[in-house]
Amino acid sequence: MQSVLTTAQLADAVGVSESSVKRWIDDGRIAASRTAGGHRRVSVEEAARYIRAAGLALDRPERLGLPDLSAYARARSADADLGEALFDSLTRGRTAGAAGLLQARFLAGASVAQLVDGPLAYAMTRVGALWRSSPEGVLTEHRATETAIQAVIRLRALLPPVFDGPVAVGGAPSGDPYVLPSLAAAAVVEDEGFRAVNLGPQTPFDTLAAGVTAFGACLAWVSFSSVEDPGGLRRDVLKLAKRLGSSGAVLVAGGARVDRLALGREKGVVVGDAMAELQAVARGLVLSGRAARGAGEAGR
Ligand code: B12
Repeated sequence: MQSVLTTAQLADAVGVSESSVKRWIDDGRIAASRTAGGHRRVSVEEAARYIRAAGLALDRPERLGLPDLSAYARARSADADLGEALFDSLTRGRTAGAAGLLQARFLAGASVAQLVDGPLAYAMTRVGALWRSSPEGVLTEHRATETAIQAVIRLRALLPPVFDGPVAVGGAPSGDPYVLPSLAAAAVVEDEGFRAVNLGPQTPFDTLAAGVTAFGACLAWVSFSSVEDPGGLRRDVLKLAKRLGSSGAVLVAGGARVDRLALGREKGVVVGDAMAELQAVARGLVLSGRAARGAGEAGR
């Protein structure tokens, strides 16, 4: 991926004159750097931010230098059904098609949470049903999951880097091998301006709590997709919530199997069915001023 754009490239991408782009920069609407020779340069993440904020349509997406987006734009013009289009790319193992689709919708204004709760969850649900209908279903499922993981990683590359924002730490519990839900949760909080530390699948709660302390996180997420011992896990989650609460961090629990823990209105745990709820908690922490900046180097 190209990391900086010239004013001509950005102008071509959104179908305006180069002088308009220069004016947006000089007005302070777009952050830019200057080359030694004084030419304006815009990072791809900043271009993406402005395109979304100003609601600009992409005229020549290939000029943004994002290979996945270019491949996607060449292959199709408009998808009536995003979830079906994503399912198609995932089951064919087409990472560029899947990543480009997510990037195109993100640039058109969709939030990461909307993309995960919408087309991604739809496509993965369909992927999960394949084993019933065909003997190759499991093969397709494994490849599609890896393709989806790569696509979400490439979508994260479009999010502006956060150097001193609040930190969120999360993962899936011990015994839970699922990669994609926690990875998607990390992208959702990054979209809200957090530095995300995704500890991934099979993360003991002690490790998660240690991560919250080490990085000074004000938000933690746990995604439950596999729950063998609901009673034990429920006790452990409530203990974790208490521990995090005393360090001032909010715990959000979600995932396809979180209902098995029967968490009601327990103190210290926010339970969410969808990524929209994680997004809302993250946003609320920022708006209320409770989103403290983290300690040390949290990544990104
Ligand atoms: C990929 C996958 C696997 C992979 C995971 C690989 C990997 N490296 O990640 C592997 C191969 C390991 C696997 C194994 C199994 N799987 Co599986 N798997 C799936 C599949 C296809 C996709 C899961 C996924 O990533 N979804 C994408 C994420 C983004 O969506 P989501 O998990 O639904 O989460 C949504 C919400 O819950 C929420 N959310 C998620 N996390 C969080 C966190 C927070 C904080 C919040 C607020 C919200 C939130 O946001 C998401 C979008 O709305 C699902 C199908 C499905 N319906 O999802 C089956 C599925 C979950 N698996 C299933 C089964 C049966 C199994 C196996 C038992 C198969 C077997 N016989 O071995 C094993 C069990 C493994 C185990 N230990 O639990 C069933 C579960 C049925 C049930 N009722 O329990 C499903 C539903 C498929 C099916 N239709 O039969 N699986």
